[in-house]
Amino acid sequence: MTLDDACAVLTGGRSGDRAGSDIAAAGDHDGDGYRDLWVGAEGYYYTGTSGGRAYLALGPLTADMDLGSASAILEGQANYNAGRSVSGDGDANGDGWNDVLVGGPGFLTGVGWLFYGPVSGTHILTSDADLSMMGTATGDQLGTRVWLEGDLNGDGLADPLVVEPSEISRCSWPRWRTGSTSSTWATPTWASTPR
Ligand SMILES: [Ca+2]
Ligand SMILES: [Ca+2]
Ligand SMILES: [Ca+2]
Repeated sequence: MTLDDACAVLTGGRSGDRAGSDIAAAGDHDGDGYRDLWVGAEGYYYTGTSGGRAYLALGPLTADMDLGSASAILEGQANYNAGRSVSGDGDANGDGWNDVLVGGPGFLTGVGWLFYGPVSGTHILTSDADLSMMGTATGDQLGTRVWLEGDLNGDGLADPLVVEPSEISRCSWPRWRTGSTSSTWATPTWASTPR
């Protein structure tokens, strides 16, 4: 068999974890020359609820893999649905390493968590993220979709974009913020406002 014939099956860690709820290019997250992959698993078990996870699968992917042994695991807690969305092919803080943005629409207002790369090992989203983007009201479901793949304002930094589908009488409201090196971002100043 040659590499051209190789395929790989990435298997989630538990029944019902919904591995593949989102997938996203990671670029070359660890700098070894191979492109890597983020996999969301929004149903991953946490004490009887859907805590959710995001997994980093390092390339080259040439054999089956248990995502429980992934290079990096970003883990949600009670009802976060973390990993409903994930995006990782952008550099938000300009250090040359790709970062990762994980959406958890089930946690209170919903959250987008940004980690500066390179990320390895297991981390709890709420306590370990470099930046946390909160919605405005419980149930807003911020983070239903996330995007970190481009520079929206031309400053050279990738800009985290999160979607909040239930805000303002369920008017869909994608919001974004310019790339930032700030270590705290509990109350972001959003670059778009609802009509
Ligand atoms: Ca790589
Ligand atoms: Ca970076
Ligand atoms: Ca930017």
